[in-house]
Amino acid sequence: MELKKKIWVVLMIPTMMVAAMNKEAKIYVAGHNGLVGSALVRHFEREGYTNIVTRSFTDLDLRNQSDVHQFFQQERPEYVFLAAAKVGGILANATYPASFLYDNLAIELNVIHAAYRSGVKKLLFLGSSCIYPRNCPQPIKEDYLLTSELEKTNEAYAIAKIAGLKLCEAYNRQYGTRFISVMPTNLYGPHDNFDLQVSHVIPALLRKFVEAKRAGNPEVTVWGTGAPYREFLYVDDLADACVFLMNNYDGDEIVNIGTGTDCTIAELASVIKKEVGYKGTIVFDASKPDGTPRKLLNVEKLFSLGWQPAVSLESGLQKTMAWCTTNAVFEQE
Ligand code: GFB
Repeated sequence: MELKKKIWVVLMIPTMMVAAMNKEAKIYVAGHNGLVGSALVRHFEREGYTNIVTRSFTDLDLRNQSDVHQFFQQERPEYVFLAAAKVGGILANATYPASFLYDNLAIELNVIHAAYRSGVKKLLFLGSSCIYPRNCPQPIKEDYLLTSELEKTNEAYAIAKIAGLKLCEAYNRQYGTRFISVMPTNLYGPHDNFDLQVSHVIPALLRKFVEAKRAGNPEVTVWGTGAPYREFLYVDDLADACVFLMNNYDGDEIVNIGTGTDCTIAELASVIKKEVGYKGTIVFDASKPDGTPRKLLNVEKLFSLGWQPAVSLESGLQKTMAWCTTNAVFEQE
């Protein structure tokens, strides 16, 4: 190789390579008791990471600015996974828009600013597929962000998540931080919320079918028309993708995380009915909102980086049901 070319290659390699976290790195998982945070902690334990920092809500309220700054100054984590958020299904989003906006904005502002001030090496921010416009072309590419109006049922949550990813972008531009943002599709798995009033569709339907089977009820009611499409990702796959991106991606652009396939809510209900072994009838309550008609993510960017999901919907549902049985989830009111 001629000398000029050799020098160019040597100079370029450090900026193209992403430094992976070592197993002793101090990693803060914000929101470790939730669906996503607990999956991240499971992942780190399985993979032999030895220095995971967590704080429960009672010990650190991430909405409290001075407490968050004090925590970061004391602990000085090297890496941060920002999985803490106020989340909920379609009804919770529509009922508590102020809480969804306030809590999520406060958490993002405090954690992202404290991470910058304490010199965190790299942060991964978890957004959501609901940041994209309600009626955008499918599958949804990352650059469809802010091209038209949002879905009304979860507008407050979406605005907060858009603010979070824009904060990461802005801090990178102004302060040279390395804060990346990922947009997961609809998630499910262990440690989900199974309360019918606030849950997402999968935990809600698992509970409804299991309880109807036990009680011998002839019908299970599914909200909406059954026509909307949703894409579902098992949360352990999400955790795997997040760690993969932390170790392999340094770009400023957001990255979608999904499976690349979706199904209708009616199809999902049939799959869950079969997995639970319920023999009754499914009825649809069209007085309840459908929400976004479809939000299938384009996952070309993620797949081209070298990541693919491993858990099918059926297998993920079985794992979730097994976790519910072990933890007596459906024995609790
Ligand atoms: O999972 P889900 O609440 O959230 O609802 P979104 C998905 C679809 O399932 C909607 C239908 O069309 C619901 O009408 N559905 C049917 C049910 N039966 C039920 C039920 O018993 N419970 C629930 N919850 N839904 C969320 C946003 O939207 O997506 C969040 O609200 C977040 O902000 C998340 O972004 C990823 O998919 O409609």
